[in-house]
Amino acid sequence: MVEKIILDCDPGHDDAVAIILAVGNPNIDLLGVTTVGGNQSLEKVTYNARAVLEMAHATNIPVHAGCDRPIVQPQEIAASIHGETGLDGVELPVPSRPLDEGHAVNWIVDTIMNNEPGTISLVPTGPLTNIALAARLEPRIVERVKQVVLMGGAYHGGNWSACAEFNIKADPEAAHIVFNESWLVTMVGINVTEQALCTPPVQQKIQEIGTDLSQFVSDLMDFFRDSSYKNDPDFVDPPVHDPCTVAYLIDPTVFTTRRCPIDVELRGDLTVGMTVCDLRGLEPSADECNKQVAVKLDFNKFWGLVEDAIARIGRCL
Ligand SMILES: [Ca+2]
Repeated sequence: MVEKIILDCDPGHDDAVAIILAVGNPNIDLLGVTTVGGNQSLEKVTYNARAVLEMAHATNIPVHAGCDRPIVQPQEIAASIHGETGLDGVELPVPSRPLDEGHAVNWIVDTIMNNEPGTISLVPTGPLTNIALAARLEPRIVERVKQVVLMGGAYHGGNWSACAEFNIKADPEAAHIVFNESWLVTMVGINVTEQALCTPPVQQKIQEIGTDLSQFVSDLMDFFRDSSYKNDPDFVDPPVHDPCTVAYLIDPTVFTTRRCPIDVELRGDLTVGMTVCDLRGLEPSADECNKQVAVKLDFNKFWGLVEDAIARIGRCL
């Protein structure tokens, strides 16, 4: 079955791989890419999204720029992880398709309202600003969206503070809205995405595909490895967070998930942006709880999907 998705992102090295996986997998119908200020400024991440689509020979996919800052918090970017451009380490092609007109939030609402209910999944891999505002602008989308599969949060620990992950901490109020709506949300947080390490054997397999795109991904991984995680003994290899969301939609068996109530801390001096997952007791039924968290990754299945997508795009040339 083909999954229709809207990818809402802030490329970002791992967002770029998420775009490539969505373009290259035959079971994903990427309706459009929307962008949000996050890893870098809105202007930079929007250019990057268009350039990655150009690189993936997917100039038929529309790109709509969204919110340039969080709803309440001052903007934080992740230049320390992704560099000055947001995609440092590669030469980007100049996008041939002009940026599409219309704000991302309006485009998300219109696309969901103009499609059959229950057919479109939202896949946010940046701060949740656009998704939250879309739900506020047109509350009927909440019933019509098939599911939200987001990269963000943690059920323990954090990467942008002791207990908060970057995408959630960047716009906690937006995340609070998204987690408190009635739609099905699958949280693919860092406890699972940090299992998606681009190890040297994985990177070698990607490189051996032998296309411009495979070299592009390999160069992204070189920067990601050297820049962001070189001083962290936990990460000799970079965790490639964002494509985990797309992989879940292609094949949910890539992950083990656990249903649990999830909420977002807004007021704690030390804990703002924490995704509080109540994992006590027995797992609630699907009727009782429509939030779930991914807890385990099938490493080989995951990278198999990424390698396959890169290879398929190559063969389309
Ligand atoms: Ca991202």
